[in-house]
Amino acid sequence: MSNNKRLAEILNRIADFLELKGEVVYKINAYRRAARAIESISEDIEELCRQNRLYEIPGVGERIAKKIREFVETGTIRKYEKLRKEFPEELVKLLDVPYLGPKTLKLAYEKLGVRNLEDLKRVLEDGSLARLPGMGPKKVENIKKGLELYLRGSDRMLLGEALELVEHVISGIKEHCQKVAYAGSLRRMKETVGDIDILAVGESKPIMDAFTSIEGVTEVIAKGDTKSSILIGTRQVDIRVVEPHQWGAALQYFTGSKEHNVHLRELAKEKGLKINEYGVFKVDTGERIAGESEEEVYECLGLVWIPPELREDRGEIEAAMRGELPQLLDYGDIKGDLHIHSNWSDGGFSIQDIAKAAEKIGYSYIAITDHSKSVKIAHGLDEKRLLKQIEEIDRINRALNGRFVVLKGIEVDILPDGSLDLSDDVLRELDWVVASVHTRFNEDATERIIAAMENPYVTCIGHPTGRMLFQREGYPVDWEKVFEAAAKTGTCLEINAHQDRLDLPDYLVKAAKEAGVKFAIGTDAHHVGQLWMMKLGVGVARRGWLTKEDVVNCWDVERVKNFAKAKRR
Ligand code: DGT
Ligand code: CA
Ligand code: CA
Ligand code: ZN
Repeated sequence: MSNNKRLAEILNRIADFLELKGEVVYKINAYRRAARAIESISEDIEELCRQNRLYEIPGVGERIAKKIREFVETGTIRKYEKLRKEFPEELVKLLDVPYLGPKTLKLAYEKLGVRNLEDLKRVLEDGSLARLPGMGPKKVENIKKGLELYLRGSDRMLLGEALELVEHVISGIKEHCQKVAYAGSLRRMKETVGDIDILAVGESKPIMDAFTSIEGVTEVIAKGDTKSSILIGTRQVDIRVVEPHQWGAALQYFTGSKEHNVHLRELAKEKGLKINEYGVFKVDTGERIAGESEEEVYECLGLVWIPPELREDRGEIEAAMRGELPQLLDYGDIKGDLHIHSNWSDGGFSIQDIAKAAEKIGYSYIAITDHSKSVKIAHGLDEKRLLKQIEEIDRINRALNGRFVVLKGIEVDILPDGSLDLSDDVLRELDWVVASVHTRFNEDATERIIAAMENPYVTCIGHPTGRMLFQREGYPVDWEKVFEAAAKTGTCLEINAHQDRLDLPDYLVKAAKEAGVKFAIGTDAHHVGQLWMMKLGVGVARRGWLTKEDVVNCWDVERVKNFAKAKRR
């Protein structure tokens, strides 16, 4: 684990402990903010500390800087070690159960003696939690749901987490490999990943030795000539070493999905062929006819190569047979990011710094979309501050002189009655208006979303389902109605690329496209270190069968502006 990640974990834990102790909110938030910032910066914290540059990290004041120096020098923080001894370890883990806030946990701990997962299950089942003061039946229902999500979630990881982990593993073995790649659900860019599957070509012994001694290995489950498995933390990574002439067949087989492979095997059978991880064979003679590349495996079956993101047996094999696979947008096709928060609301960086970072990525524009006033914890903008921000962006754009464009935007809250949190008079001044639901997650949001789309200034609906992976299901929505209204009003739907959201989910993206809807991919970044998540959003878009035409941020900036304007005429 990197220094930054470890430090962020410790700071978050301190916040958890303080919350359990009932400390004042601002102290707790200071630790959380610093943890978030540290997790997302790309430079090593030790290096920053050595260069006396800790003050550059947003949210790090003198008090926390002192703790960071202590961490760099000693590998831990005394305050953390001290707090840790005050609570049972098992109890602290329960802080990660969705809907079970630290306040409730504290109460359950003190009044019912809840110390671990088993205890929590018990007090939920026997009704004693429900009898605690302030616990309505709805709250208990939510905690039950949260516990289910928690139990389900803990054996899978987020796509973003899996990508970071696989990079770490591959960088530890690649010098020994002639070829190395990851397969499985990760290569298909599925939103969550069970285990990581790696394939390699090369001399087996040095590869397996390097693999089983990678930094962070907590257990070697199996070590063999062709196959090994390790745990890093609680995450499993499998590797297989294959012969060069088997590479394509193995990559195809281990990329899956299982459903896609089952369907391919049926096709093969009809053609008198057999397909497995070693190659494609003629059934009658046993002759091997393909296997070195994935392309030739598909070709034997009369198909063009199918992009991994489509391999879910959702019609891609039939489309490939007809020669009608979509020309998917590519990871390099993105010209800008359309959902970013700055330090005007709850983001960590100034608009200039974000623009600089985005230009470095190779974008030609971004939209700054801070929160609106009703989102108070995020320090949302009211009309007056938004007008100020607009002036500031105009100034920045003049200085950029057309080399790069900052679009004036907002993430305006959709209020419970479907009206917006800011007046049309100020929305009119903006280039890009994202409207999002942030409240009442248990109520059907169909009418709210449709009402927002009927406003001529709303360009995009942000994180349309409201879900958070492993944490919260979205609000109920009648998607057919929403897709129809989006197409009719010319409002696009967001693919929120943040690793915790990936919202819209891929299957709804595909359905929306079929209803004629356009999409905008936005990272919802609060720090420049989160802009990389764009590729997760592109993965979702590809899994939803989208082309460059479907995704507005594959277009140039004039066309993006015109898309927003078209709705206002
Ligand atoms: P995960 O790890 O749960 O996110 O999902 P996958 O798709 O990575 O599944 P995993 O790791 O169990 O296996 C990797 C791939 O290997 C899978 O996508 C397809 C292939 N595979 C594994 N077991 C079978 C099987 O029994 N039959 C077939 N046809 N393919 C299999
Ligand atoms: Ca897997
Ligand atoms: Ca596996
Ligand atoms: Zn939002």
